[in-house]
Amino acid sequence: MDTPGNEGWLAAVRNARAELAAEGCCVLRGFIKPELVSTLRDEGVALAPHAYYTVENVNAYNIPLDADLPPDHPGRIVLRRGNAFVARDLIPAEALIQRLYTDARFQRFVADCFGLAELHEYTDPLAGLCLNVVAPGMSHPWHFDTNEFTVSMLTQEPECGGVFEYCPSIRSREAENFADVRAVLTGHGERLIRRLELRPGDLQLFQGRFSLHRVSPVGGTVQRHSAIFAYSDTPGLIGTAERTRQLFGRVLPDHLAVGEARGDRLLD
Ligand SMILES: O=C(O)CCC(=O)C(=O)O
Ligand SMILES: [Fe+2]
Repeated sequence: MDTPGNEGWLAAVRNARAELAAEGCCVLRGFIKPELVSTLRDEGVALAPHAYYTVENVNAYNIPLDADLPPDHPGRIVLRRGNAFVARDLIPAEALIQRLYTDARFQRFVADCFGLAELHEYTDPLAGLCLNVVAPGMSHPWHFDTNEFTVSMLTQEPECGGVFEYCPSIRSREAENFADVRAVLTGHGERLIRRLELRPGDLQLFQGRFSLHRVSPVGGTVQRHSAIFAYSDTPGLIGTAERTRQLFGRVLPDHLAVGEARGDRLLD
């Protein structure tokens, strides 16, 4: 990585900002040096057995399936979430993805690309950094992120399938655009879908709160692995006990304390 403020840094930031403004997504190809890409993969392969493997019925908005919604609301469409997360507390401090997540220069670069004055790691001991594992036959179905700023990196590519697909700015702060979301969820939204060809070690910056996205079903025999670096422009983020149990199969004292008067901001 370049030094903050030098020519290479500024050019990369300018480019990322332009792509984010146009597409809500930006890929920095070959962000990890070629000689480290196999380390990146091997570390992910060693971690993957520790993921919380479960299959959950969800909708694209991650709201309860029994919510009282109008008949044509796309939140009524039930999807099968088959990806599994390795939580942050299981990822060694010396692993490349943990070192990157906590690196001050990396955080400054991400903040500059997103145009943020401040960028904070999550306080949440499980959700701030995860390895997302999508096994053959599984997918990470269409959804919106709760967080506005998502940074991710493929660490192992599958043999086939497992493509990152997204619908740039399908909704905005002002408009949910349920008709288009419904079209995508029912298989009639091809015109709205973009696909990324990601390689291990590429860095992806993404605004997933407004762009519906998924990892399509993985084929072949090899798992798809990606590191998810979660940051926020406000400090103190921690998930609710309920959501944490769904994602990781367990909770820690920090999650149980949410809801008491701690002044923390909730993830969901
Ligand atoms: O694994 C990926 O590439 C995407 C993950 C994702 O969308 C998420 O964790 O919210
Ligand atoms: Fe997402």
